[in-house]
Amino acid sequence: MTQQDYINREDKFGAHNYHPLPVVLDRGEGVFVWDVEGKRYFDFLSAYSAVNQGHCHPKIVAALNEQAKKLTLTSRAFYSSVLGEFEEYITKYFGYDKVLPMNTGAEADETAIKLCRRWGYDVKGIAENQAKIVVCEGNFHGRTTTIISMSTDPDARGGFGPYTPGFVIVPYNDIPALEKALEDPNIAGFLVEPIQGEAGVYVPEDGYLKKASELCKAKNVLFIADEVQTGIARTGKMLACDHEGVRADILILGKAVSGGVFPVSCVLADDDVMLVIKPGEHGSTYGGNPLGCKVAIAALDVIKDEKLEENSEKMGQIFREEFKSIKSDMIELVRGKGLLNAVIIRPKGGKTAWDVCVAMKENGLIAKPTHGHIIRFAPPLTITEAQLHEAIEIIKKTFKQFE
Ligand code: IF1
Repeated sequence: MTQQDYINREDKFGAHNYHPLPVVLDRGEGVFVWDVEGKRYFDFLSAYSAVNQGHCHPKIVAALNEQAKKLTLTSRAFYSSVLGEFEEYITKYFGYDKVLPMNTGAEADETAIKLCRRWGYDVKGIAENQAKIVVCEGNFHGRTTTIISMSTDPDARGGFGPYTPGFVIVPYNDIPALEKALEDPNIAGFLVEPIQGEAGVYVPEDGYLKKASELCKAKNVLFIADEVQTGIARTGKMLACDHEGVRADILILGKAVSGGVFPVSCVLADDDVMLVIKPGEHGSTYGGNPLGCKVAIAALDVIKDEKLEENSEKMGQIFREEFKSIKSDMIELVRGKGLLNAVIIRPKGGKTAWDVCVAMKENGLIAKPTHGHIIRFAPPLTITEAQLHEAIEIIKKTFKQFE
C-alpha cells in the first residue's frame, strides 16, 4: 500500500471531521515518528501536547503492558487495587485533597463545570438553575455540546445548537472585563486556559492569572484552570499557573497525564469543592481504570525523573531565540512559553501556513497549521539541544525555499 492508499481508505470509511497533513505515520520513538515508507520526521505537534514524554516511552509502555496482563477494567462499581494508589499519587503530586478521574479532556472539563455549578448551589447558595460560569473569548475546552456552547469559534460551534445556557463570555487577558462580569452574584466560576492553545498559543500578560485568581477569591468564585494542554511541563513549569504562583480551585488535566499512551484525564480539587458531588451523581465506565492509573503514574514519574520541566523551559528559550534569527518575511511573530510555541505566518505569493507545513514535512519535520495563519511548534519535552538544532535547521531550510 502506498501512502495515498492509506489516505484514500481513511477518506472512504472515516467521517470527514479532520483535514490531516498528507503523511501516514506508522511508528514513533522519542521525538521522532516514521511514515509507512520508513521516512523519519521530527514530531513538532506531539499529538497536541499529549506526548510530552516522547513517543512510546519505555517506562510508560512497560507500565501499560504489565497492568494489561493483570486487570484492565473493573468499572467503579467495585474498588480496585490500583485506583487508590493513583489517587494518592496524583493528589500528592499536585497538592490537592482529592481527584476525580475521567478519560478525555472534554470529560474533565464537563466534570469541572458540573462540580462548579453544584458548588454554586450547595455552598455559595445560588438559586436553582441560576449559576453561571465566566469563560473567555477564543477558548477551547473540547467538543461536547455543553463545551461548544461556550465557544466563540464558528467552526466548533456553528450549526450544533441549541446551546447550553449558563455561560458568560469575556475577552481573554482583560482584567476589567472579568471584574465587571464577576459583579453578578450568580457567577459560580471562572474557567480559563492559562495560555490559549487552540486560539494560537495566546499568552496573556504577566500577572493576568494572578489578578484573575485574586478577583475570584474576593467574589467567592471558583478559579478553574484548564491545563489539559498547558499542564505537565509543556510550558516550562509543571503547570502554566505555576509561572505566576497561582493555585486553581479546580485543576483540569488530560493529554500528557498519560504520555499519549492511554486516555486519562482528571479534575483535582480540595474537599470543600470535590465533596459536593455524591455517589451516583457523576462518573464514567472507564474513568479510573487500572490500566490508565498505572500508565498515568508512570507518565508523571517520567516528567520528574527526566527533569522535563527544566528541559522544556531551556529548549523553549533556545527555540524562540533561534527562530528570531530566521530571516523570512513570512514570519510575523513568534510567541509561547517553554515548548508550547506558535509562529504567525504572513502569506506570501499565495503561499500560506499550510504550504509551509507541507514543505517542512517534505524536509522531515511535522507540525500543523491552525486558523489558517498560525503554526504550532510543540515537540516532545525530551528533545535534546542537538536534536533541537537539527530541527531548527529543517525549519530554516524550509523558509528559505519560500524566499
Ligand atoms: C482536536 C487545538 C490542541 C484543550 C484544552 C480541553 C481539551 C483540549 C485546553 C479537550 C483539546 C485539542 C483537541 C484536538 C485539537 C486540540 C488542540 F488545536 F484545538 F487547540 F491541543 F492544540 N482543554 N485540545 O486544548 O481534550 O477531549 O480532546 O481530550 O482534534 O479536537 P480532549
